[in-house]
Amino acid sequence: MPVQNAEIAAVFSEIADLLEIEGANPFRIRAYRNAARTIGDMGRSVQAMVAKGADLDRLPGIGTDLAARITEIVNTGRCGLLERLRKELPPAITELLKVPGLGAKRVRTLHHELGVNTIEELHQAAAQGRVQAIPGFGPKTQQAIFEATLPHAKEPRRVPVGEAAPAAVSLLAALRKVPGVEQAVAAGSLRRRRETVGDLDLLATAKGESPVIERFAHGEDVAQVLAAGSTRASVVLNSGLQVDLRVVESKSFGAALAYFTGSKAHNIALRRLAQERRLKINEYGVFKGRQRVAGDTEESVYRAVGLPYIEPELREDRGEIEAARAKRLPRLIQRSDLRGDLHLHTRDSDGHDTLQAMAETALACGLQYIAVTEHSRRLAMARGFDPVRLAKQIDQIDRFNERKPGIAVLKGIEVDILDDGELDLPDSILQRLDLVIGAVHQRFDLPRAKQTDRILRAMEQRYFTILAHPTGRLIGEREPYDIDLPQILRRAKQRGCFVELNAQPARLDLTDTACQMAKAEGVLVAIGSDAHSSLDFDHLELAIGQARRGWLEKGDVLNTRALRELRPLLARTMR
Ligand code: DGT
Ligand code: CA
Ligand code: CA
Repeated sequence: MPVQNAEIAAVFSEIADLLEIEGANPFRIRAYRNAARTIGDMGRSVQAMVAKGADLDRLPGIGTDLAARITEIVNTGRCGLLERLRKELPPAITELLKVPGLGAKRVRTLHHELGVNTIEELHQAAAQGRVQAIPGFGPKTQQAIFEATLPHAKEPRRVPVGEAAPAAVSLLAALRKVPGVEQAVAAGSLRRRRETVGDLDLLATAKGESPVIERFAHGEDVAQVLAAGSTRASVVLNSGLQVDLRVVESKSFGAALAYFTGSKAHNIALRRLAQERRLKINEYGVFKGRQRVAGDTEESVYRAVGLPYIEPELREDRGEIEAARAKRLPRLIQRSDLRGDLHLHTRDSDGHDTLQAMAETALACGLQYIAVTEHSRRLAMARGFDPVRLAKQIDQIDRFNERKPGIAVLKGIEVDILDDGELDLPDSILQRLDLVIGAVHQRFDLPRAKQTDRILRAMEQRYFTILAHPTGRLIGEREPYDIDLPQILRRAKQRGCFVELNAQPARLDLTDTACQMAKAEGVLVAIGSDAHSSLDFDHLELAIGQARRGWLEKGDVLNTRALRELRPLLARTMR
């Protein structure tokens, strides 16, 4: 792509603006402004000059430094200095500079007066009339800012659990190191293992004069402190994630944990039960009149209202209270119940690691078998397999297993379901496999009846074991495709095949309620890491959280079976 003079001029002019906002040396700022004007006004193409090896520093106002920047822009299409400056300054600044009529000086004033960092905060400031309240700024500027930032005024982003969980782990580790801190745990939607969280809720108990709040508010990763009192603080991390911390006495720990774990609907249902018993329940404990009757542990809280302990993942007021009363709570599946992983890729297609490395890591993760399931040829970008390459891998896996590696490797494929419900590879090669995973990877837009039929047809193929990521949704990015899931589940039951709970953080597909539907229909759920690297086996933990939210027990999940029980179940789908 040719780089126009005007583009180079725009880069220099933005650099000058950002330097000015940063309060840099005025000479440096002026040098960039002048260079922007020189280049913008020039008749000759700077790019052509660079190509010819002309001395740019002969141009008026262009020294060696600026000449080097120009060469960089022409050759790479980028400018390191500009990228660094943009990163150093909050995104709101870059956005403000784009608003017509706002120069560096006024942007600097706005930034100081409003204290906004993100574009969304900027939008809110304009929406709340805080721009025209600043001397020198009127309703016109406010309206311009409001409009320019409108596309960013979306709902506050919910953070995928795959991002939130690691953040919580490191925050909690830091809290536990603060002198006086006894316990520090996650509550809120993260503890309930929702697939996305609005904010993190942390709970700690501490002795005496612990500096826990102060340390938390000054944490390494904290971008902004929203509030900090003696028993609570709220901060925003650099990632934009908000975190609430509560510090309570240990005698209230259980009550506070129950309260802040929620969900709100579950809490309300609990409180109703308490009222029936003339008890009062809040984050400090369970009280009869003024007397505390429970609250140090969550068990004590539930016992006080006549219930057994209810696992956090169930606390959504979706029937768990009734189940608890009837002593019919499920015994939720645990990570340690998984005996194998039924979906992964090696570097033979689009994975990063060798079969050897994947097998070793799986073994170290406590698994007894894995299924290698590369992509099929239709997914050319993922280096999908044709029959020849699949045959080669089948032989390779046979040889691998002969060496008795301590873990069994099953032969599989993640075969594309074509538009008409045919599979992307012929029966002649599929029949040599232990299992066939069918996946929709394109034509997400088919109308409901067509999309459903396509999948039903695929499931009726001679070799079909597991329907991969059944709804195709990507959290926060892509809606599920339009299908009649109950019908697909009914057919899966008749066919004796399985549906996947894909563990990739962006997928977690099936959802919790869809897991419940599969269970109700009597269809076993196959948990697959869909690992593309040996690090991805950690994602199984996320899928377990989702499965638990879907009330799944060990028996509801296909790959809790020992290999010798699994084999006949797979064989039945390969007819
Ligand atoms: P989130 O953050 O949207 O993913 O969902 P949660 O469940 O983490 O909600 P959050 O952070 O607003 O509050 C944490 C917990 O605190 C919530 O699950 C239950 C409790 N809680 C918050 N507000 C109320 C309330 O007004 N009433 C009751 N009973 N509990 C509340
Ligand atoms: Ca929360
Ligand atoms: Ca919260």
